[in-house]
This record gives sequence, structure tokens and C-alpha cells, in this order.
Amino acid sequence: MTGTTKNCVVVIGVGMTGLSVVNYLLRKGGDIDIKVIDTQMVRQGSVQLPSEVELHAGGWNMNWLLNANQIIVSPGVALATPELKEAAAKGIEIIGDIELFARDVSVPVIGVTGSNGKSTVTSLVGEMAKTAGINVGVGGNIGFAALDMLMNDHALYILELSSFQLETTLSLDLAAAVFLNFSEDHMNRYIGMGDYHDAKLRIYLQAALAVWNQDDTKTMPVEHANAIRFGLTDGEYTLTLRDGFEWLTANDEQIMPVSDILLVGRHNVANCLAAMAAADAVGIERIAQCAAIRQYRGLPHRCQKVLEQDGVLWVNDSKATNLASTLAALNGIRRDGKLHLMVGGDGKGANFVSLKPVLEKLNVTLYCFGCNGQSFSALVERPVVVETLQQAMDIAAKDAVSGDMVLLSPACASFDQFLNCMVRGDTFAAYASVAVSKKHEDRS
Ligand code: UMA
Ligand code: ADP
Repeated sequence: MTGTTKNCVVVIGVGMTGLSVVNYLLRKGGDIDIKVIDTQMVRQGSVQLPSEVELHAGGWNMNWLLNANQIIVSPGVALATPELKEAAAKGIEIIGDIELFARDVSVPVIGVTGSNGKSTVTSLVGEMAKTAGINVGVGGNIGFAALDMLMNDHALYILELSSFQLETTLSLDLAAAVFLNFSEDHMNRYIGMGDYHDAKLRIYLQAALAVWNQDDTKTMPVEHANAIRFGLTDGEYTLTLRDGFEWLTANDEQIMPVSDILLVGRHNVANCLAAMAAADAVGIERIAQCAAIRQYRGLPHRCQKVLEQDGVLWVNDSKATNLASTLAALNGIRRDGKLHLMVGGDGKGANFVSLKPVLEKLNVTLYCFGCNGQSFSALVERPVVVETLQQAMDIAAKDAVSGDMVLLSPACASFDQFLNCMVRGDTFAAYASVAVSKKHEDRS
């Protein structure tokens, strides 16, 4: 008599994704043996891992890895890691949580990727669907693990997809795949821009409709039978002029005036066009699309006004974690006074030199903080180089006068000094009034 061998699944990473994978597999049941590896030092009790699941932390367990039937890898773990390459060479399937999601989901899914604007567009399409009365699940890279949504019986899913997630996804057949824009990011993970681009283009595999940006041809699908374009300059979803006013226009039909959009900046007009294109692909009513755009104020930490005191405006754009997003913020600035711009953090291997000509046109003081702050200091004549964000804010609070703006738009990841960019943004928002009070105390 031969005994049955258990299906052995090894999950790599015990963060948000890893935990969602473990819980999903346990919900599915069956004769399965789940093991978790985390290369960082985490204690079993410190994570919400069910007690029946074994954890190996602080390094690799090659015995587990090489004897697995399947490996589910978290997006933060690179496939190029030698240990994973060894497992792949042995023929062991290595996939991510989105692939598990794709194999199970049975209702339409919209996917959104791009170097910037993913969360904004993902949540806006979600708002459109909710306004239309659709039971929608919104998740993925936006900060809510995709697999955690599957048990809720949604009629539609909107997934924000990072390049990391796309690398380990094979069979996601999206109703609409939106690729917003492409610019340098994650150069500490990829061999070069080509490698990063290839990962992003994977969103179009099997998609019923490819939605790409006419103003950024890097988003164009290589070959796709069914593709539409959005763009500020041209496309099926674009802008037209009527009586001197700009209108969002879909297939030559003028839908709503651009002036009704509450979000700031031209990049957000493009984001609205992309969201409309995606919403149309799954039949979300136009009336609901427009109502959602008219109410949508955006997510926190994206060009968010946090304080206006003594005529000085403090703006939190902590989610600007790459150069293009900081450029988009600078493009949207409408302010008479000086700009106090705070940049720095973990530069992810990027080159920031193209910021120089933009800064030269602005009345700006540049504050450089964090581990790669020095990468910015040569971009202006008299940079303020400090160690921490709070030190920069103390100086800015002292120097700023009515009409000025203090903008945190760091062009870098936050992990060198903060848990994540939300914590960095919250720190900025909370410390703004402290820095202003300190200035008043020093004066009195
Ligand atoms: N780990 C290892 N070995 C490694 C790297 C990480 O064991 O080499 C472990 C860590 O010790 C940690 C766990 O893996 O315990 C973390 O896994 P993870 O980094 O994949 O992060 P998750 O908590 O699973 O969150 C991920 C996304 N994080 C990344 O892609 C880095 C989240 O996006 C996403 O919201 C979440 O899944 C749910 O889908 C965050 C992000 O920063 C917001 N994304 C990048 C970005 O937007 O630029 C891509
Ligand atoms: P992502 O999820 O891709 O990081 P977010 O919507 O969270 O995108 O925005 C991240 C940063 O990028 C913010 O600073 C935001 O102001 C900026 N941003 C949003 N949309 C765009 C766009 N279409 N082009 C450039 N920058 C953008």
C-alpha cells in the first residue's frame, strides 16, 4: 500500500502577503503542509501566523525550499535571489499571491499598474463602482492583500499591481489592464530599465482590453488585439475644448468639464481619463463615473494640504517615492512665494540629475535629508543638508514667510528612517504644527 504524500507549499515572507497566502491556503483546506520562510529575524509569536504553520526565520531553509511542491513568494523578495534560482532550476513552481488569486477568481478584474498613480486610479475606479452600486473589492499593492478579498464574494475586483507582483503572475486574465506611465524606479531591484519595463508589460498578458497612455509610449502594448488609449494630448479618452473650457472626452463624446475635478495637477486629469476607460470596460455607468470624480479628493500623502498657518502652506506628498512623482508635484505648484522642498530618503539607485533644470526655474530652497540626501545636494547652489526630516522642518518653519509653501515630496522611499511612507507623511503632518510653534516660542 502506498501512502499519500502531502502537498508541500513553502511561503516566502511573513508580511501582509505571506499571511494572506497562509490564511487562503488554510481556508482552501486539503492535504497540504504549509511552511513559511522569512529571511529576516521574526519570532513566531510576533506575527499572526496560525500555530500549526511552521516558521523558519532569520535565513533560508534550503531543505524546505528544495523539497517544496510549490513556492509562493512575497513581492518584496526578488526572484533573482540565488536560493530561489536554485529552486527554480530544480523545476519547482514559484508564483506570487496574485497568481493564486487569478486561478481562483471568477468575476471580472481590472488591473492597474504604472510607475505612478496606481493607488489614485485604483481607488477612483473603486469609488466609481461603489457609486454605481456594485459590490467591489479594491486591493493588491494598494495595501490590502488580494487574497484577503476573495472570501467576500465581490462582483468586481480592482487590483493595484506592482511590477514585483506582475513578475510572479502568469494567468491573470484581466477585463481591463491599465498601464498608466513608466519612469525610473526600483533600480535597486532590477538590472536596468528594460528589466523593469518587461515586468510592467506583463499586465497585458491575457487581458481582454489593454488601456495605455498616449503621452507615454512606453506603456504601449507590444501586440494586443484590443487596445485603447487615454492621454492629455490624444486618445479615445482625452481632452477637448468647448467654449474655451477643457472637457474630459470619451470616444468624441464630451463627458464633464475638467474644472469639476477636485484633484490637483495635470497628472490627475490623466488619471481620471484612465479611470474612465477602465470603468467603461466593465460597464460602470457614466453617471456614476462622473459623480465619483466630482467627489473624489484623493488619498492621503499625495499632494495633501496638512497645515496653513501664518500664510505658509504645508503639503504632504510623502507618497512621491520616485523622481517622476516629485516632478508631477512640482508641475502642479501654484504659489507666489518661495518653495521649501524636502527631498531624500532611500533613493533606490536612481539618478536625480533631471530635477536640476526644473529646480532652476523655481524660487526654491532644497532641504536634503535621509541616507541619500547627499544625492540631491549638487542640484542647487545652497542646499540645506540635514540628517532628519524634523531638522529640515525646523529650519523651514523659521525661514518661511507668508506666501511660501513647505512641500515634502521626497522622490525616495522612506525605509531608511521610517517604517513606510505613510509614517513619514504622518510625521510630517504631525510635526508641521510643532515646528511652527517652536518658531513662535523662539520669537517670544
Ligand atoms: N522578506 C524576506 N526576504 C526578503 C525580503 C522580504 O523574508 O528578501 C520578508 C520580510 O522580512 C517581511 C516580508 O517579507 O517579513 C515582507 O514581504 P513584502 O516585502 O513582500 O511586503 P508585504 O508586507 O507582503 O507587502 C506587499 C507589498 N510590499 C512590497 O511589494 C515591498 C505591499 O506594497 C502591498 O501593499 C502588500 O504586499 C499587499 O499586496 C507596498 C510597497 O511598498 C505598499 N510596494 C512597492 C511600491 O509600491 O513601490 C512595490
Ligand atoms: P502609486 O500607487 O503608483 O505609487 P499614487 O497614486 O499613490 O501612485 O501616487 C504616488 C505619487 O505619484 C504621489 O506623489 C502622486 O502625487 C504622484 N502621482 C499620481 N499620479 C501620477 C501620475 N499620473 N504621474 C506622475 N505622478 C503621479
